[in-house]
Amino acid sequence: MSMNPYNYQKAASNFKRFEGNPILTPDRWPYPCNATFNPGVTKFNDETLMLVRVEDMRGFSHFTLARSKDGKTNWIVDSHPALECDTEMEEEEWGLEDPRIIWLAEREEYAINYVSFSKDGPMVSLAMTKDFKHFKRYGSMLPPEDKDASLFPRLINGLYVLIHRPIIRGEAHIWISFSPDLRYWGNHKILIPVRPGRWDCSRVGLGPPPIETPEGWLIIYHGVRHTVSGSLYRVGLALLDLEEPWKIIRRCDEWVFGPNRLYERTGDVPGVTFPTGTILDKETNEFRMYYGAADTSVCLATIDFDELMDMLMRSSTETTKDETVCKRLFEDNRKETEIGNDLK
Ligand code: BMA
Repeated sequence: MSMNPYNYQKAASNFKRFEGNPILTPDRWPYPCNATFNPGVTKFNDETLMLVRVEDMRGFSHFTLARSKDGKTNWIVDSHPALECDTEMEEEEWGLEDPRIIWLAEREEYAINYVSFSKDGPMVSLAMTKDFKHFKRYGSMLPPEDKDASLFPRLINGLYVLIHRPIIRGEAHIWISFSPDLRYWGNHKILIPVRPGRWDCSRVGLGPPPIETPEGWLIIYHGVRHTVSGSLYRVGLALLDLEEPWKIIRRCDEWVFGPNRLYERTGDVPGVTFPTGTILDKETNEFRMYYGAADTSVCLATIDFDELMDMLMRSSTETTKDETVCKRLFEDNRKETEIGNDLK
């Protein structure tokens, strides 16, 4: 009998790529551009709406809206950008990248977390909208170098919670931070570290916004391994405690999705699958994961949601990490703070 407890599951095969991939490409864009990828995604007015990152021929990015009735076909792309760099804001000088869209039910508006590229490095920024026509910017949230940020869709124990990925001492782990008002952030903690030796050993970063499930917050993240011929960007899963989200309950051993099609292996950055948005069809239980392929196009992969959760439970080991510092913050906050009222 083998002494190795690893059971050679093939978790990576469970996602099904949409046969019409890639669903959006630069050559189908209404105006000249180099690449269309890494979209923020949400349901809006019964349609699937995407804020697509579009890279222009200077190498700077902006966001343009694309919409579809079924989230798969007949995409209508706006002829003008929805959100471009604001030249008044220094932190946006080199463009906007990789948006994540979060519906904040308590505020009845959508938050957009994105990378604002300043001369001093990438930062995570916040904008709010109710209609995807008017956007209110709140500026950068944390100092550079930081990317891959998303708010949780609701307050947790009276605090806003943010996942993001700063680079500290050259290390790229996923962090969690807390705020009473969306302006001042503290209690920064490493949440999901890179795992030496494994497929996610070089960098990790949050993919789409956290998804609330009865079992916990589902986290889809990208894990990177640097190789002699470039970096491989694959996709992993983790589960966080619902009320104490600094606790990782589970983390998949294996990646569940990775580059292996031509459109994922060729492009501006070969070997990249970079999910940034999801939609769950509650009627059919179909879970749709939208991702950038090779920093060039937008693609779609689907899976039955129960199957996805099953995959997470099967291919992960249970972990419990109790961060007493975070716990103390939550308790203090409950006693002392009036939350969320000063950002109007
Ligand atoms: C990350 C981000 C993404 C990009 C990925 C792969 O650092 O810049 O926009 O898709 O690298 O190049």
